[in-house]
Order: sequence, then structure tokens, then C-alpha cells
Amino acid sequence: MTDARRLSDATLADLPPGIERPRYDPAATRIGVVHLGPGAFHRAHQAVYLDDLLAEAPEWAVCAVSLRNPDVRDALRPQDGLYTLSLLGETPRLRVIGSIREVLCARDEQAAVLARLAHPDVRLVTLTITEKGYCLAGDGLDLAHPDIVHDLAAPATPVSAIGYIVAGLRARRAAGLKPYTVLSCDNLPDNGGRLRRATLAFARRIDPGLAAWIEAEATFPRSMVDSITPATDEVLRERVAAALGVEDAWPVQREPYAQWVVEDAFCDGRPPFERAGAILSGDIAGHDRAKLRLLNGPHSALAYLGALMDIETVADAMRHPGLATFLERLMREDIAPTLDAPAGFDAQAYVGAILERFRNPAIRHRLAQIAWDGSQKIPVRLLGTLHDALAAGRPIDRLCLPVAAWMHFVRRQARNGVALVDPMADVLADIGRGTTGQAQDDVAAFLRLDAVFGEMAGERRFVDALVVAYAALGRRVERALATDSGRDLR
Ligand code: CS2
Repeated sequence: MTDARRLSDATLADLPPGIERPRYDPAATRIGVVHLGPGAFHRAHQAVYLDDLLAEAPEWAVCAVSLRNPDVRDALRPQDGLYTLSLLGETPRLRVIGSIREVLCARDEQAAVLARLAHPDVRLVTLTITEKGYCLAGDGLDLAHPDIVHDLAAPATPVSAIGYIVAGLRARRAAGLKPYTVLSCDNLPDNGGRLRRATLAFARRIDPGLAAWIEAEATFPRSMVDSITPATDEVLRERVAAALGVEDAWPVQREPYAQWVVEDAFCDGRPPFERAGAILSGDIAGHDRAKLRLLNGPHSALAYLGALMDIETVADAMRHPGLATFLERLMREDIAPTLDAPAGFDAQAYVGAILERFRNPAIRHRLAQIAWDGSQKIPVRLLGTLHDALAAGRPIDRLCLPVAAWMHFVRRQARNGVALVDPMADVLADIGRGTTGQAQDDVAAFLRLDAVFGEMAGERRFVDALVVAYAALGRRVERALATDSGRDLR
């Protein structure tokens, strides 16, 4: 691939007319945002909102920072940060996004990342580092996490996201600058609150004065992000190269639908996000929880139940009558009633819209992608609902099935020698290999994972229902779905 045949500032003007492109001169923008974790989701979501704004607010271009993996930098730097977004609607659209103007890999370019975080033009740090990137244990910072141990011992040369955020804030304070706003865009309940608490816990250990300054001056808004973003595949790369006439090393794709609800709490100004369609709100009022429980929870349910049925994609799963019916009942009858819904929020209409999105035949969203990191996702996506259903004395049989399916999924992968993509992969593989198929014992082995189950492991009604669900799935998945938990199979 020679650079002349590559998407870049220089080849932008020569793209065929049907390809949408920035309505501003990318080179005339200024970097005002540092984004940690520029995976496909960021590039298909927040970077697109900013791309919509740069014509009128050119001071909010992005410096995209991967903490460890150089792949995004290596793909996008030769392209001046440009890449293509494919919108998977009835009429597919291709759009070149120009909001990322600098791409760094912190592992190799630490000084440049720290300098960027301390730059006076930078007023916002955003994150999509996935659940595990926060190094949390329960609700607080995991002080035993190796990256946190490292960063507390060497705060000037961090490796973790929290370490970088604090190092940047420390440099700004020393330079007499204001702090930046730190905006989590990950699927965690109260994402901003969790990040704030973790950041303060870290800062207090290295410099109490700094911690007090962060507490008083910096803000960590909560946000809810939503857009289904299947991983990039060869089909996409080839389609984009054919349409553009130049190579794009890393295009991304997503459904046309996108939503971003952001708590309007920015300590030093913000991009005019609302003009790009984001909802800015005084309090994001339960939107994050509704999305996490009603979209991500069911996604994970499909991933593990579908895996046991050898189904490949979300749309395929939705074509399976037993699974689709089960999922809809789970959402409408079990999850929706536990939500403390925001005012004016119609949970049943929201469910209908999500089911429609899951059925979108234009999207090949692999269940295997969603199945990643189950140990991180299960607690925030499913166990919160289970906890609330238990407290309200509501039925939990159906809700236990996806959790039991995850256990079977881990067992199957471990016994087949297939590596799990999960920060707890080693422990999970040990448990999976040790399982015998005897429901009581197998479930007990998983429940000992305190980081996943916490006090739920001591809830008798939950444990009993989980054992029933696990046993039923071990016999026949479809039968278990039809009877909610297979209770009648006992
Ligand atoms: C999915 C999410 O991969 C997953 O775990 O549940 O990425 C989901 O597609 C997005 O949160 C949708 O906004």
C-alpha cells in the first residue's frame, strides 16, 4: 500500500462524489479533546458527533490515545487520522470522518501523551476503555490491580487510564491551568461517578493537595452512549476500498441509530454537542441504567444462550423463535419493571425499538464479540436487575438463564481448550476445566468469584434459581428457554 493510494488529507479531495467527507478543513482544526481508547466504538460514535461540529467549533478536534496497542496509531497516522464510517441502513452510506487529528500509542509515546494532556487547548478527556480499563473492584478502585500498583509507585510514568488522567491533572495544576472535564463513555452504571471516585482515590494516595483540587475543580459527567458497532471485517475493508478508490487501513461500521445522553457538567466549556444531536441534561436521570439493562443485558443474554445453540449473529438469534420470544419476555416482563425509569420514558416503546435494532438484517453483529469480557459485563448488565428483582420479591427464573448460560459457555470453552477473551480468563478456565456438569457444584464454583458475584452469592433464592437454570440448560437449551428456567424439568 503506497501512501498515494491511501486515504489521507492529500487524497481527500479526489474521493468519488458519493462519499461524504468533512465539511471543514481538517488541517484548520485545533485539538481540544484527548480520547483514551480509540476502538471502533469511539470512532463510530463520539468522533462522529465531533465531526458534525468541527465546521462551527474547530477547537474540538481529537487526539486519540491507545494506552498499549499500537494498531490504531499504525493504521490511522499514515492517513492523517482519517477513516471511513459505513452506516448500515437500508441504503448504506459511507462517510469519511476527520475529527481525529492526532493518534498516539502511550506505551511508545508517553511524553507526547503527557504533553498533550497538559496542553492549554485541551479541555476535555473522554474515555472508551471498556469495563476492565477502569481497574475497579466492586464500586471502587482496585488498589491491588497490577497497573494501579505500578502507577502509584511511579505516577510520572503511568500505564493505566486513571494514572494518565491524574498525571495530566497534576501537570495542569503545576502549570496554573484549569483541569479538564473527564467524560466516561463506557457502558457502566454511574460511569462518571465511578471514574471520579477512582480518580480521587488514586490522587489521594500520591498527593492529597492534588486530590482536593481535583475534587473542587474537575468534573466527571455521567453519560449514556448507544450505537451498535460490529467489528471491522474484510467485507467492509474491501467494500470501502472499492468505493473510495484508495485504501483505508481501518474503516468502521455501525447502525444508523446513535444516541448520546450527557450530564451537562463540564468544568471548562464543552463542544456544542446538542447541535450534533446529543442530549445534554442536568441529570441523565436513569438513561444509563435503562440502556445498560435493556440493551446490553439482553445482548449478553443472546451472546451466551446463542453460543450454546451455535448461533452466530444477533440477527440470526432474533430469527430463532424460541430465543426471540424468550428475550422479549425477559425485557418486557423481567427487566423493564425493575427500572426506576426517567420521567417521560416509555420502557415498552424503548424495548420495541431495541428489538427492531437487533433484528436489522443489514448488520452482522457476531455474538462472539459480545461474549467477550463476561466477568466484567455480567455484574453491570444482569446482576443489578437480579438484585432489584429479588429485593422486590419478583420472579427471577428467566433472569437466571443468561447467567447460567455464561457459566456453560465458560465451561464449554475451557473444556474445548478455547481461550476466553476476558481479563479473568485464567481463573475462569480453571473453574471451567474443573466443572463436572453437576449443577450444584458447578454453580458453587462460579459463585466463589467474588469480583463477579459479590454478595449475590449469598442470596439463597438466587443460588437455587441459578442451579435450576444451569441444570436445565445442561439438558436442552431450547426446552429451558420455553419453560423460562426449565423448572418443570427437575
Ligand atoms: C455490546 C455493546 O459488545 C457488547 O457487549 O453489548 O457493544 C453494544 O452493542 C453497544 O453498547 C450498543 O450501544
